Amino acid sequence: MVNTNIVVLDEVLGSIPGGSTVLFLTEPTVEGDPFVYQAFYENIAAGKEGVIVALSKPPQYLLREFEEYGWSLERYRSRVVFVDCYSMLIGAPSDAEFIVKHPNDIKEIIETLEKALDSVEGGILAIPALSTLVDYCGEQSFVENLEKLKEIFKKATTTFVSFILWPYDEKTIEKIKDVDCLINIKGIEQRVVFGEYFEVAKARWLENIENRSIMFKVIKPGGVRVYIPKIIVTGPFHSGKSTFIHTLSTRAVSVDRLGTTIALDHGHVEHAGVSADIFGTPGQERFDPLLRTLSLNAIGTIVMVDSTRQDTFDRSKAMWQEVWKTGMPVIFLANKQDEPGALPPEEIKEMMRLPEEIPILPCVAKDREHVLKAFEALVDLILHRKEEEK
Ligand SMILES: Nc1nc2c(ncn2[C@@H]2O[C@H](COP(=O)(O)OP(=O)(O)O)[C@@H](O)[C@H]2O)c(=O)[nH]1
Ligand SMILES: [Mg+2]
Repeated sequence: MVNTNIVVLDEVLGSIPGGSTVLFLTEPTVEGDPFVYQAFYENIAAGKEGVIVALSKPPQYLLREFEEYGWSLERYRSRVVFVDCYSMLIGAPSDAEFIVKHPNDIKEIIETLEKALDSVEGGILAIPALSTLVDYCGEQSFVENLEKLKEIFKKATTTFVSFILWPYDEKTIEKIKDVDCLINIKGIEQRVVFGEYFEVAKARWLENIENRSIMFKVIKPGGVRVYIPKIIVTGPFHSGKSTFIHTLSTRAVSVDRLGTTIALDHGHVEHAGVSADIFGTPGQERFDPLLRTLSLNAIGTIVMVDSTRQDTFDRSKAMWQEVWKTGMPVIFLANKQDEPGALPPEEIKEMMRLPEEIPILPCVAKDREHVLKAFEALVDLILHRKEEEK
């Protein structure tokens, strides 16, 4: 079974049928190559053989780049065959299994690629930055040979390709897009690119495709992660917000005094293919006017409840209502469950008269296992909420 090994994307695509070409089509300001690297590496690590084409950099640079993501291709070197289309351009020596002498000759590239695929009897084919080839051999020659190239792709179990949308002829782009599976990767532009997202435009083996745009971030080491830019953690003073954020975060900063009066927590978490930024709100009522502002652009909310302090339950609920927006996923955490006087989550839910559909989970904010479970539950709500609710 072949997957991309990218969270959510695999869920949409399911298992990729044999002989398919998956194209990551990217705008020039965003990154598509890491998608190809990740899909290639994970399949190789899982035991498959593969061919990787070095077009825009020599094989040893590619290896080093994989290394930066934490992926040691070197370890599986015996299962990986390189087609080097770069070294001869600059007259550099190459120890690749297959070397293209004239990278501006697309026919030679196609022939070499075919031999390379035969040598591994199919396997996974990865071509990061296929657009480089257009620059090497010219747009016309590229277009003329594209069908032949796509035929060769079918020899592979699965082909993963990235292509940067430089201003090529529209017809060229149409031909490029004519593959089994197309994933657009775009930037969200707001003066500077402030986010990147991908969306599956088509997959021949699926009848209909959910119309979803998924934000992502590329991190080193790590690779492509689904990105949630803002989760807020709210709740009364002393309910355990700071503790929760610190336990959850791979890095956390507490700004104890911002200006003179306010304490804010910020954390960042990398977990289960997801990368998220977490923001704590202050708990004291005098900061309530800030709650709305702090929750702007928030994508999910965690509301802390101190299970030992029945007198603060109303306050937890009021804070949730302060930050609430239609459709924003939320979970309540009945914290401090390790304390002798803690009330069980279901009882708290009843006392708070929370709507039935809102989940409340038991929590011990110092306990990483609890905290990760809560995070996973919220992420699940965020990633699976219906498009029309956004
Ligand atoms: N026993 C227990 N103590 C907790 C738990 N979570 C937080 N605390 C403690 O409760 C106090 C307040 O926690 P803090 O995270 O600062 O609350 P915040 O004001 O909401 O940020 C601290 O002394 C924490 O150590 C928990 O799950 N169990
Ligand atoms: Mg705090």
